[in-house]
Formats: sequence, structure tokens, C-alpha cells
Amino acid sequence: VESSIPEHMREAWKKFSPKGFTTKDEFESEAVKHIETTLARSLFNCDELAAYSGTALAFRDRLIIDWNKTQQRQSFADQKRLYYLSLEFLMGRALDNAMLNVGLKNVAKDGLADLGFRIEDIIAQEHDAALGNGGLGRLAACFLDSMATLNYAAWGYGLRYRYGIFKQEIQDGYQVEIPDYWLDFNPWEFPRHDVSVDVQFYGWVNKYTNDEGKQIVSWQDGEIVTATAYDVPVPGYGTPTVNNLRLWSSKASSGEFDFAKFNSGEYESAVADEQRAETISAVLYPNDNLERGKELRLKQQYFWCAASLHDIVRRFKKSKRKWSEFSDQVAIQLNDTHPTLAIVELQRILVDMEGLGWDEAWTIVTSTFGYTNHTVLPEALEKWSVPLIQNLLPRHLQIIYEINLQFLQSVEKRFPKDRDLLGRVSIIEESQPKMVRMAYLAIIGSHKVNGVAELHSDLIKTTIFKDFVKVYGPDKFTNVTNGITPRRWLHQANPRLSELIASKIGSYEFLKDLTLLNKLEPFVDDKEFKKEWAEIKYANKVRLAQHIQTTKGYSVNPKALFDIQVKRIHEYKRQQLNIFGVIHRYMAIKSMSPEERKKLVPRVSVFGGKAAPGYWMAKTIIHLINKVGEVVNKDPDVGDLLKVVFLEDYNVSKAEIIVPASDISEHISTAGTEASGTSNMKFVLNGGMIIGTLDGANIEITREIGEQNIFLFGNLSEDVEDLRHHHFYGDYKVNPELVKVFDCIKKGTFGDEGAFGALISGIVEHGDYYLVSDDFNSYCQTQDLIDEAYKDQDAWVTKSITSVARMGFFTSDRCINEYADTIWNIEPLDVAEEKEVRART
Ligand code: C3B
Repeated sequence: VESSIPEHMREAWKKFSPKGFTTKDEFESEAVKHIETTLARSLFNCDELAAYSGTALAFRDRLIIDWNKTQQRQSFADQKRLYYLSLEFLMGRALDNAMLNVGLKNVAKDGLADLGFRIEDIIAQEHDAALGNGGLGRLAACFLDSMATLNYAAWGYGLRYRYGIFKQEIQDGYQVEIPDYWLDFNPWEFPRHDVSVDVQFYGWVNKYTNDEGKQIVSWQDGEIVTATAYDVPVPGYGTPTVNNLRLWSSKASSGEFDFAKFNSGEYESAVADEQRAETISAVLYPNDNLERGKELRLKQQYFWCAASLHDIVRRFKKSKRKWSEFSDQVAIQLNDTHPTLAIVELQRILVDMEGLGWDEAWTIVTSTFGYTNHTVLPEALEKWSVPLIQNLLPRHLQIIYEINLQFLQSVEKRFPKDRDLLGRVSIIEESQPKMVRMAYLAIIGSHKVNGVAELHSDLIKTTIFKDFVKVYGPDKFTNVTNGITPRRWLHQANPRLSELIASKIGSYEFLKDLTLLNKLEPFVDDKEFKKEWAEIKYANKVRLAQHIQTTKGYSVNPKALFDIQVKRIHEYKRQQLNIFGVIHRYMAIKSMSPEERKKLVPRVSVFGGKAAPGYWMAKTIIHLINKVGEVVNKDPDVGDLLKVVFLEDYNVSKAEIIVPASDISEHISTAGTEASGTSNMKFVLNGGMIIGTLDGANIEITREIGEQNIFLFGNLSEDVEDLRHHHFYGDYKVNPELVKVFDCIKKGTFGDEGAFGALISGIVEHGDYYLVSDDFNSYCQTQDLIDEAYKDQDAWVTKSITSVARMGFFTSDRCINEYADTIWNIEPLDVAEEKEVRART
């Protein structure tokens, strides 16, 4: 690492470089300085937002000091780095996390109290960073937390959307989308105007032989858009490591192009170009598990891949190493197929720009990339039309064809007589128009492909990627079961439970080694401990009840059983099964005598989640939930026995309130459709039970915590195909109890029955693809078992503690270590010395 400052002047730098606050007084001084100077506010007009800003800026400074040191340390260490390419990072709020990770939350709390503020109110001022849709984006955020905590040299690369996932409002029972402009004041990003990459689109390819007789390929003309880096610090927990998340923002190229236009008087069209360029990073596509093939989305993907790859290559070239060492220094993980063009871009850089031979380049490419698959749903598997790519990225299309040709030739050599196989594994689908199958390209261009839970990793090998297992053998495919960060999802979301656990097992070490939770198991019969455990759950339910009171305007009884399903609304996740179950329960209550009602366990059914704006069926489900709520919640026959709540605008910060408050949470996808699920892990880690199908990570959760501690129901994934077939060709009948539910809806019990017609006919007439009817009986019976189990509170708390004690496996730290060992081949950095220096000062 070189420095432009002469040796003898560096002493001054060292003397004056900021150290960061550690005491309460130092914190207050920093915060007040920022409020009065950076924000130009004063004691007389400092509201909570200004106090938040001052606090955030004080912590940001601290993070940046550590961030700088981390980057220096990682450069000196000169080890292999990991780059995590993800179109989504669902980070949520940063301040609370920063305070906890650097270990100064109490300092800030006392300091803020001195200045006249309550820390909870200040934390609540922050706007969520919501650059993601759901599980995939939140997983990326948990991974960043673990990579920093474990001291890996790892960067995230993404897009700096001006608009994150939309805000959801419910109006008259319908979802309404409001744009989420979140950059008004965002102290957590650093614009790096000195770090930019020019990215090219459109144009044409010129192939010629130069004077030395060498074949030259050059991609010419078209349009240039500039990518500017915005860096977001990612602090690790209890370590000096602060890693980097680099997000790219688009703007029109400041190069000659525009000047020419300005000078020739085309001012308006130059400004229009500017806006078109800015559109690329303007908005996150709000689909979860769905790809729609829009050109702008492809532009986003290439823009981000190209900028990231050039940044990575530039860093590598500074090391003056040979190209053959590239993959000893660089590992790149593709979060789903969204960044697959990075494979093509690296090949292009190496061959067209750096002059390497094709084979030499391809060896480097394939040893650099790893690909994670997150879904088997056909509508989510990306395909891009050949004409679209031809127009936008003409050189890339040629490279894709060349990759495919070489691959198919190698397949043909090994399976000479299997013409069908060639067609099946070809990157190009011979449809009209032809399509590029991005998952196949990702597999061919990577050295490892992984699924995100055991069942899912098995399924990709036996279904969608079966032919590739034949071609490559099974070793290229592997499993890394997802995990979650216990820092945010236990310590931050549920501080009292974290504290109770620490008091029992002697320290907070479990936050860094979650397997230590097993030390709780000896206390499952400790009366005092169980009492405290139950009290904390109750307090968390009270907190959620207050949230419901303030946002919905009605009260729910915190003593009732809280039954929660929060996640994106999707037919495969089956919120419809849940709400039909609720209606079934409602009808049962209505038909009971007062005596019978007294024996019931009161329930609060909580739903939350966004529907993609164009996903009409999902929106219908939201509508039904809200309409059922309107009727049930004011039915005097029902009273406290059943409440149905739809919480608006579910996001990360709301999840931090909701997750700790569940008695039972629902993970009820059609078996074989939910790749993993991660909220299932969050709920159990917070002492909630699960009702779930044998799908995704539910299966491994069951294995870890024990069958007696989970409520499983429904058909198995291996039977799904036969059942679907039977719906169309057998003597299929809808479950009679479900028919009664439909009749109740059709009578207009919940308003205009026409509004819900499609939901019913999808099951009755159109084959019930998601097997709602097949699973309805066992779902309802299992809910009854839950009521019975809940009556024995002592046994329930035992289950709760036992489950938490056995959740160690599901930390994203374990998950990241597995990726590091088996896919990335990277080692953590040694930070012992840094820690010592810090302890001394
Ligand atoms: C999700 C899957 O639906 C979840 O089962 C899984 O837990 C997470 O990814 C993380 O692996 N997923 C998503 O959120 N968006 C997609 N486009 C595909 C999968």
C-alpha cells in the first residue's frame, strides 16, 4: 500500500488522527458539535430528528475511523477477499445496531438523557434502509453482519436505489403503494465522487485484425452511464472490523459526449439523457420470487455488475500480480442469478481488454464465482430474450454464445449420442424469441452452486438442475443452510431475553458463538427462570399490543395466544390457508354455546406483508384478511376470543417488534416451494413455537429442536406432484370444511363476495395448485392441538426454552464460515493486535 505523504510528515497525521469517543461526555460533545455545526441547529430548535441526526453522525464518525483502519489492515494483509453481489440489501435501521456493535449503547443512552432525550425515541426516528423485497435481501444483510463480526475481508456490492421497497397503506381493505424516498437525510452513506466507473450500453461490435496480425474485438459507440460509489460502513459485533457495502448510483457520463451536445445547442436533450441515466438506479423492482424481463431491470443488472467488476479488477491490478493468481485473491458470490452478467463481464475484461486467451480467461472466471440458488419456482427463474441482450449488450451476447458453444461441445464429447441432453442444458432456450437461461449460465460459469436449506439443495439437484448433475457430477452442488444474525434478531430486538440468557450462562459470548445457548437446557426446570422467561414474552406481547393500539386504533388482549404470519404475500406461502382457517374458527365460535366458548383459548391472528403491486391474487388475499378483520373484530359474540389484525407496511424495524411477541408463527408453504425461510429461525430464537409444513429450513429446525417442540402438518414435498395430477385427472373433491368456509364468504359475510371469487375458483375450479384444500384438515387439527398445548403454560414454556437452547445452528456466523471454508476458500483476518491497542487506549 503506497502513500503520497512523505515519511517524515506522517507523524503529524498520526498525532492528529481522530480517536473516536468512548465516554459519555465525549459522546455528548460529539453529538452536540454535529447538531450545532453540521446541522446548524441549536439547543432551542433541537427536536428528536435533529437529536437522532447528531447521534447518528457521532456514531458514524466512530465507525469511519474503524472503517479506515479495517480497510488499511485488509490491504496490508493482502489476503483473498470475498465480494458479495446482491441486488438487494434489506438493512433496516443502522443506529441501534451500530451502538450495540461498538458496545456504546449505554453511553449513548445516558448521554442522550443528559441532553433531554429518551434513546428509544431517538432510535425510532430513523428511516429503514429498505433496499430489498424480502428473504433474499435480508439474508444479504445478515451475511454482511456476520462477515464483519467474524473479521472476514468481505465487501458487499449493490445498487443505491433512490426508492426502496414501497410503503404499504391499507385503504378500505386494499393495499395502496406509496413511494419510499429514503435519501432525504441518510448519514450512513459516504459518496465517493473519486470512485466511479463508466458503463457502456448499446452500440456495436467491431472485429478486426490489427497491424501485428492480432484479432481485436472492440465494443463501440452507444451510451455511457457513470457509476458513482456510495460506501456504507458495516460494523462487526465486538470487533474493530468495519467492512464496506458499496452501492452504485447512476448519472449521465460527464465525458465528452454531453459537452458536445451542450456546445451544439442540444441543451434539452442533454438534460433528458441525464435523467435517463439517473433512472437506472432510481427504483428497486418490487417483486419477490418473480422476474418479468423488463429492459430497465437488465440495465440495472449490467450497470451494477460492470461497475463492481471493474472496481474489483482495478483493486487486483494494484497488487501487480499475475492474472493466474486472480482467484487466489478474489472470490465472488452471486446472490441468485441477478448478477450472472458479472461472469460474462469478467470474461470480456480478461479477453477483450486485458488480452488473455479465451481458455486462460475462462479458467480464471470459473474459479472465481460461486452461485447461490434461492428458489425453484419457475416464474422466478430468470430468462432474458436474445434480441433484448443483442440490442443492449451486443458483445456480451457473443460471449454468451461462445461460452455455450464450448460447453455444449464438451457435453457432446462425454455424452455423444444424447441430442436431447444438449437441448436441455443449452444456455439458449430455442423458443420464439430465443431466451438466455441465466441460471444455466450461472452454473456453467461458477465452481460451486448451492441451495439454502437441505431439502431445497436436494430438490435443485433432482429437478431444475438435474441434467447439470449428470454433466458435472454431484460435487459441484452443495448445501449451505441459511442463518440469521443473533445480534439484530435476539440482542437488539429482544434485549431483555438476551440479558436473561446472559445472566444464566454467564456472559454475552453466545452472541458470537450461538451454540453456547445449549447451556440453557439445564435450567428448563428452574421455576424462577421459567417465570422470568414467560414474563419477558408477555412484556413483548404488551409492546406489540401497544403498537397495534397506536397504528390500528383498537386493543387486543396480550393474554391471548398471539398467532403471527409476517412475510411477503404470495400464493405459495399460503396466507390464504391461514385466513380460511381463521374463518373456520370464527364460524365455530359463532355456533358455540356460551359454555363452550368459555373453554376456548383466545387468539389474536396477526398478518403482515407486502404484495407485489402487479400481483393481483396476492392483493386479493390482503383484501380478504382485512375484511375478515372488520367483521370479526366487532362481532359481540366473539369478543376477545378472536381478533384478526393486518399490520401495515411490514418491514425490518417492525419485525423487531413483532418477532419477539409471537406465541406461534406460521411457516405453511406448500411443501417444496419455500427454499428455506429465515423468519422461522427468528421466531424460534425468540422463544416462539412454529406451525409449519415439512418445507425449507423447517425440516432442519425440527431436527435440531425436536419433534415435540414444533407443530408440523400437511403433505410432503414428494407427494405434491401426484396430488396436483390427481386434482386434474382424479375424482377430486374440495375438503368439505373448506367448502363451508367458501359458502360463508359467498354469502357476503365479509362484504362483496365477488371480490374474492378468484381466490375460491383457483381452488375449486382451477386445480388448487398450492394444495390448500389437501392440507386444510391437518392444518385445522394442528391449530386445535396448539390450543390444547397452550393451556398447559408450564409445558409450553419448557418447549420454548428447550427450543431456544437448541437453535445454535441457525446463526449466520455458522453459515458464513461454511461458505468461507467450502466455497470461497478465505480466512478471517487476525485482529488480536488491534484489539489490544484499543484496550490500552
Ligand atoms: C427467498 C426464498 O423465498 C426464501 O425461502 C429464502 O429463505 C430466502 O430467499 C433466502 O435464501 N427468495 C427471495 O426472497 N426472493 C427471490 N427472488 C427468491 C428467493
